[in-house]
Amino acid sequence: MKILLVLMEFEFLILFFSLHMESACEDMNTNETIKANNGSEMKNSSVDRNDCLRIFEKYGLDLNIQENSNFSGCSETFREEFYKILCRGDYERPVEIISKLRCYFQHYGHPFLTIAPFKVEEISKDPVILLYHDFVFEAEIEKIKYFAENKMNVSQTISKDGEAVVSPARKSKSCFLSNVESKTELKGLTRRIADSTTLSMDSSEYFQVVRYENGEYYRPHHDFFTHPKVIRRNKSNRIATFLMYLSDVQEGGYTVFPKLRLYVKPQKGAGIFWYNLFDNGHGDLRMLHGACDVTSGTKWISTKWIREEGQEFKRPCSRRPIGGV
Ligand SMILES: O=C(O)CCC(=O)C(=O)O
Repeated sequence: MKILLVLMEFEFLILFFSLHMESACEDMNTNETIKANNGSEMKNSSVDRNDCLRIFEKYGLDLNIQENSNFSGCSETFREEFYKILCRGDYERPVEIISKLRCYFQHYGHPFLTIAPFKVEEISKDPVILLYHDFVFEAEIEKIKYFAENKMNVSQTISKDGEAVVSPARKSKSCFLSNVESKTELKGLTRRIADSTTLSMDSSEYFQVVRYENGEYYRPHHDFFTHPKVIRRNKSNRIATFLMYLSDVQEGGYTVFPKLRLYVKPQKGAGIFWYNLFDNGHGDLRMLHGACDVTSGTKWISTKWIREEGQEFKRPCSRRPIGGV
């Protein structure tokens, strides 16, 4: 009899736990609607209910967090918890995804690049994210840090009103290098970004340099402009990003793409490239990314934002609907 009671109690606990977990994940797929910058709406299907259940289960996430909120905040909690998992480098992507990724030497048949090709690692196929190993030379890294050293200020973000503001979403020091530093002193680096991406650098921004100290970060954001005032002020939008690591980081500081469930560990000299816009000009919301907290050491990066202007023949635009690739 006693054994029977224990068994019943055990079954009840399992039932309670699975119901609780299912409810906690109920709205993962249904409530996730994202507004695009042209006002149209996209469903985010990248996190479905079964994935949510599996990840909650696998990582033993605290389901009780939801108890007082009728489970309505499941997506939010899930996102926050999952972001932390990515920041710890504690997530393995499914084998169906990683088995399709390749590493290769990139040279486009260019005579110079044939003898010194770029070392490319595909991080994601769709959308394309490429990791370039040993891209920035040591001498260039020293130069960039030297130019930036006395110019660094508290980093800012763009507010809802389209103004640059200091915000808790971003903690670091940063600056833009000057025209001469970017175009003359770092001509070789700019040239290699043009060669590797096959995009024009004519309208690209000057190099931005960022330094994160212990505990500093940049919360998830998109690099493309959304505020009409900012788009007008900047003339054309940021079609692509080339982000370079100027240091290793002792602990933390990963670059995370939460919607794609991937993270990149900073590696001195490496660069990552991705498109921010679809070829129809709309922002690609999958490219949401952030910089995790640096938990030990200092992280240096430099970013080259590439603009739409001048890419008409390099990456012709299309009239495909949003999300069309
Ligand atoms: O520091 C990083 O890893 C990402 C930086 C970033 O997203 C940015 O500066 O826009």
